[in-house]
Amino acid sequence: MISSSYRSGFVSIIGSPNAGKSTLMNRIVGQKVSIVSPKAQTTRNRIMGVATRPDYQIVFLDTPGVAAPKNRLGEYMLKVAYESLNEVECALFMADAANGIRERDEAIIAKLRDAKAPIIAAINKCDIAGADAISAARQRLEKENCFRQIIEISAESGNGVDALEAAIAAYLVPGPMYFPEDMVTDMPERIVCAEIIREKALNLLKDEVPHGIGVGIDKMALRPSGELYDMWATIYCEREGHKGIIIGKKGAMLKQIGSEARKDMEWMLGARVNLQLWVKVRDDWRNSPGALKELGYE
Ligand SMILES: Nc1nc2c(ncn2[C@@H]2O[C@H](COP(=O)(O)OP(=O)(O)OP(=O)(O)O)[C@@H](O)[C@H]2O)c(=O)[nH]1
Ligand SMILES: [Mg+2]
Repeated sequence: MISSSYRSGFVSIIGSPNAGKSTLMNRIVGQKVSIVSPKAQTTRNRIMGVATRPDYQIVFLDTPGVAAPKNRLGEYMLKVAYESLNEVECALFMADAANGIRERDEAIIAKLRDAKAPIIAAINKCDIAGADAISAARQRLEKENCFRQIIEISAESGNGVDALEAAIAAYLVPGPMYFPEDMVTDMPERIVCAEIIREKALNLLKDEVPHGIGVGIDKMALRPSGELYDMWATIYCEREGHKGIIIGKKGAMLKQIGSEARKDMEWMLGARVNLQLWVKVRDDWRNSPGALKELGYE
């Protein structure tokens, strides 16, 4: 039974690329919902993550890191980030203490001021930032005079995350449990599988290739036994040279991406996965409306 004192609300997490937004959401939700990598612009869509507690439910919206768009996909990502601010109970601005507060952060904060929701700031990566860097970030944010609270955390180690959750929970409003308590995201399994493959590729590939990759699940079918999925997926890249890097020597890289992805998928789907992974060059797909739509960026 849900009592009438139950509280809930939507909370958008916004900040520069690589600040640790997805890491934080996964930690609070208690499951890997949003993919994480050391490369900027890992998150490309609005990813919902639900944290359900006995007396409240927080529906997080993890968003793409805000950056100047270089193509149509970038324009889409920027739109997704800012549109997430509509109709949330609270906005969580995330700063990277190790990187410092930059001009880009200031531009994001200016946008946040225009949105109506109360804003909480998290200073992340306090496990690796020096005390001076942390206090410089705090002073810089205090000057903005727009944050209800500024909380130092490490999304990676979990330090400060309980305090941050409590601060967010204060802005929830009396309301329903929007999603069943065992539901952590609204992402369809197909998209989760594509994201898992993209995460492995981002983590395994060299610097220049990853930004240009996209992943599509071509077909996914559960065998009648219910124990095995056959799955066909394609990694798209923008150059012939990149295709070679993704495939690797004698196919070693593609094999590793596939085998790491398969492990995560099997855990998520609760069934074995027979994964057939292909690599295709698709010229300038990040500027192609058709390709973007096909890969879920519409
Ligand atoms: N040391 C340290 N690393 C962190 C922390 N939080 C995140 N990271 C790392 O920072 C990198 C980026 O993390 P993400 O969670 O993908 O960052 P993001 O803000 O979602 O990035 P985009 O989706 O690209 O905007 C990853 O390598 C994380 O492991 C932290 O508290 N401490
Ligand atoms: Mg992210």
